[in-house]
Amino acid sequence: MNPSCDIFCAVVDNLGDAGVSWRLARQLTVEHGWRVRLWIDDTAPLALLRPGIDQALERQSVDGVEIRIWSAPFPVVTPAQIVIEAFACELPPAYVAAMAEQPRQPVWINLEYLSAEDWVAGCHGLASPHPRLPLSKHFFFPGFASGTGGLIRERNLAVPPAPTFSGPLTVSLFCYDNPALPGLLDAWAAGSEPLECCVADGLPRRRVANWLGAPFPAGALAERGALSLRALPFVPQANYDSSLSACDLNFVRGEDSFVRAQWAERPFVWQIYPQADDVHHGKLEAFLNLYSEGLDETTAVALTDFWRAWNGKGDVAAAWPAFRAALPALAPHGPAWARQMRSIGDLAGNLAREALNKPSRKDAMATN
Ligand code: TRH
Repeated sequence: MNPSCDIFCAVVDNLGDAGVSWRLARQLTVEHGWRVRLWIDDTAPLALLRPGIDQALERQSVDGVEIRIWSAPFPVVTPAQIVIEAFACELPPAYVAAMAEQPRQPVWINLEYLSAEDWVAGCHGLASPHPRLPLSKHFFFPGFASGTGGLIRERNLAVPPAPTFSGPLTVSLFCYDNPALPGLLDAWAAGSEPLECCVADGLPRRRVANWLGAPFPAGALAERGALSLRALPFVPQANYDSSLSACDLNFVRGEDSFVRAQWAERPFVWQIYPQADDVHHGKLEAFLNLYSEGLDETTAVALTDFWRAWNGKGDVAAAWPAFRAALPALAPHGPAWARQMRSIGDLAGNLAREALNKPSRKDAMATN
């Protein structure tokens, strides 16, 4: 019998929690044959990402994944053999108690947020015993280095064609409420090069509307100087993924679109999820350090300056000309980086292998 798996996802905000959990659920089902239930406390983002998911249904099956609304009180169910809590969400206490009562305790995995910091490989796979119950939780850290859990990547994902940089520069824009945005739009509009920018639905589109001083509904086109803007509707996740390799440069954010930009193998700019006490700046630097390896110094400096400015440290308009000039040098770096990332193995594959190799705590105690 194929392994059963419960994935728990509590949506904190935005789309990333649901986006990552959905990809993992589908991959474990489709590529590994696992019987997956995805428990999610808010189905609205899922329904946006995957048309066909009905946000109102308590229980449904899509792409082979059983999707359940995670609500209180939690129903009485037999826990799965492998239990994944996404992003340290807290499992229902009754479910944890039921896990401890299983004849063979489930493998319990805490899927952490993605980070490029160098402590990640050392913490990946560590176990934390439950204080009272015969259960251990294992930390699974996605990452960019061998020894980490790697990045989510579907098996059938095609390697995109190389960029051409012919015609106007095409850019996709997906970001948070970024104070640097108006300055960048000003610089693009005042520039000598035609630039076409596809603006993602939601916050980016609303902020561009503010900058335009005019309504900017999905489907609208606007021109200011050298800059043409197109307001996109919200597109399904699969279409979002493929749209990235149609652009010369992608602005992405958070966790999931950040990873997709890397598989699109185009130059990209990351707005990291802002955290309290500015801890995200350290995480941004950790990624920049890794990603800049192998770049010539001029290109590395242009990239670093622009990414820092986009994340609130520097002047984005001042940093743009050097970054623009570096794009042709950055272009071949995308495929090289993606090759390096593929060599770590994909996250779902690594997780499936590691989960099936873990003894349950009860078994481990019996052999000691
Ligand atoms: O939505 P996000 O800001 O999610 C964030 C991050 O995951 C962050 O790390 C986490 O702490 C926070 O959530 C709670 O950005 P992210 O991760 O890029 O997720 C966006 C998803 O939306 C991604 O799966 C791509 C998808 N998307 C579409 O499917 N269609 C679209 O039109 C757009 C713009 C995005």
